[in-house]
Amino acid sequence: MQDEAIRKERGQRANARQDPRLDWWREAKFGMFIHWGLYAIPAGEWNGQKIPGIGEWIMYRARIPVAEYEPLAKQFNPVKFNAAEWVSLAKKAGQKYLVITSKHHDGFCMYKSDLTDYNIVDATPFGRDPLKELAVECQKQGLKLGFYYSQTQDWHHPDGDGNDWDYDEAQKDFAGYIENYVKPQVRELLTNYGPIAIIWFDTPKGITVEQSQALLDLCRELQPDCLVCGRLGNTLGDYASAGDNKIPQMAVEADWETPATINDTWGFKTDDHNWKSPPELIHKLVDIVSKGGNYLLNVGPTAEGIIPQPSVERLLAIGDWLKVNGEAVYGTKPGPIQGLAWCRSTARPGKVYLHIFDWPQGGEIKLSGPQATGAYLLSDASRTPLPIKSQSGKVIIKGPSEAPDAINTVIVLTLD
Ligand code: H79
Repeated sequence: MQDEAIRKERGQRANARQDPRLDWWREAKFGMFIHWGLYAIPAGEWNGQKIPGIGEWIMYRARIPVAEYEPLAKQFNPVKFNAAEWVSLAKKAGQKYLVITSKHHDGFCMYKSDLTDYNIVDATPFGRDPLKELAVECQKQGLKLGFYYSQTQDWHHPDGDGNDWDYDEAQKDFAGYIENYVKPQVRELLTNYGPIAIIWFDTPKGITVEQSQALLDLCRELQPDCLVCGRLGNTLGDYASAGDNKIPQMAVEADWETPATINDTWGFKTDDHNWKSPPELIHKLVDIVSKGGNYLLNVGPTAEGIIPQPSVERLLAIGDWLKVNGEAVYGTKPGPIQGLAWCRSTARPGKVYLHIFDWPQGGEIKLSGPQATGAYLLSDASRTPLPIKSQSGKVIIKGPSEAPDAINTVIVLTLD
């Protein structure tokens, strides 16, 4: 089924649906996205002006010339960055993979590249390679690591897409940029950092089928197990990518992922305080998983290297909920009950998990539902059976009169 939240060109390659290379990713359901770069310094403000929109787009939105943006690198010294803490936070949140910006649209490389000096090791006083430090920690703590890489837009490279205020679009050699810059950089990323679980390309725009295919081939040659996100373009990715913050209306018959923000920006912005609440975030995670997707939830660290405290608190709240209810999330498939406002369902062989967002008054749960033989609360370690009866195609479960979990109570239905 095609949902408008998942555009075709960002879809899943037809023969990837059964590919066992994705098995870990199908289990994982929840990942941490990290948008970190020079844009964390202006943090939404340029020359005393508040620049509207997402923080990592400030160079574009304010049409900042390369000559003025580039010197930000000399100020970038995120000495509070601690790879072990970031990885440990992701683990506490219940996230199973981490994807970090290696190069966003602004073109600044957050890793040591030999293709340009415009990188964190050569151009900043910091002089460290955070991707290397994260790779070490991910190995140590057992988290899968992925790299975001902007393959089409590059507002710093004269031949990259997007910057028409410094460079003449008509003079650009985009094919040369892919060949002589993007490919060698992808080679660096898939050679110098150990096993990479995902390459997260973004905004394919006008990239041709041949160019997308060549990048896919290169990834396969270097790390055959590395998954390639659907934003490679031209429906060649290993899994489909929904639009930013977009959740399909119904279950989707594909492997797919929603990348999403906790507030409204990806890259850090001082003034964005529009944080989604923990219940909202837990509901989004479960909504996505109930429709067969993964949730890649973003944090935008500051220029000092700190993950904002409101993000930390929310991630820990999600992790607390998952500690009790993870069985109803990880490794599940969409459940048989779909399309209700107050309830979602996930399933695994022999079990259906009802996620009750709005607990009914009196605690009687009535569904047109599966023929279940038993029911219990997932949070109840002793699995005390809840009274259950089937009546003319309906299943009626008698739960406690008050919601056991104010955010989302999970009831396990056992099937024959
Ligand atoms: O990396 C994050 C975003 O920066 C990136 N995708 C996620 C994962 C992204 N690239 N493009 N877009 C999102 C679409 C951006 C559209 C907008 Fe704008 C940028 C709306 C406002 C700023 C450019 C300027 C288009 C309209 C105004």
